[in-house]
Amino acid sequence: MTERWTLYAAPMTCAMAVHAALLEAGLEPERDFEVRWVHRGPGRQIAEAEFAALNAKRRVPCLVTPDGELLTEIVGVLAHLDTLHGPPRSPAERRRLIEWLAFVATEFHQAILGPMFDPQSPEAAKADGAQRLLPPLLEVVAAHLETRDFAVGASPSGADYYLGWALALARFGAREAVAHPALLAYLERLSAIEGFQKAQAINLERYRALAVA
Ligand SMILES: N[C@@H](CCC(=O)N[C@@H](CS)C(=O)NCC(=O)O)C(=O)O
Repeated sequence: MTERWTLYAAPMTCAMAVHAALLEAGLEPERDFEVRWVHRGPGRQIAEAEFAALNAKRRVPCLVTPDGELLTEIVGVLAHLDTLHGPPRSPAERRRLIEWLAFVATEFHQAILGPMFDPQSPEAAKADGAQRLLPPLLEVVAAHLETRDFAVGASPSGADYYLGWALALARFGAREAVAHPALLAYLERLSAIEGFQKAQAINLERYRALAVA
């Protein structure tokens, strides 16, 4: 039995969204949760033996609850943290939260960002993602954010931390595509959220340290 949450993460991966959600829930690093950083190898399968023994899927994020339960799959992890620490939500709002999480996971993350940042992915797949698949998704998100500050409800949620991570990464890989003023304003809004800002800064620092190592 552990007494705190353990987040397994790799720098600048989607685990950053879970890191932000833990911080925004008011959980104190080290006291309430710890982050264990794992090394990504080639092939999009984390090879560390200890991690592989814990999580056969060999993907981050994975989150171990204070009761020792292993949670994988970012949609479920963020939805669970929202249930525990988010604002009270109507059934309709909860449906929208899951809808946004699933949209980011399937359409942005796995369909576009996965290949875009996988060194083994064919160049044609990366270009197809950036040029054909990404623009219509960005139009949907920009239209949604024209009239609201956050993906769901009146305050930031896991859907925003995940969407913000995806947009920031898409901007890194295809800067000119992520130029709609509503998207840039949204990224600005997110970078003013303390937990998101802190998670991003920690992840960037770790990522840069690995890059020069
Ligand atoms: N199905 C998992 C996939 C998560 C995923 O794709 N994680 C990536 C990082 S963003 C990963 O762990 N990749 C292993 C690697 O690149 O070595 C989920 O939705 O949580």
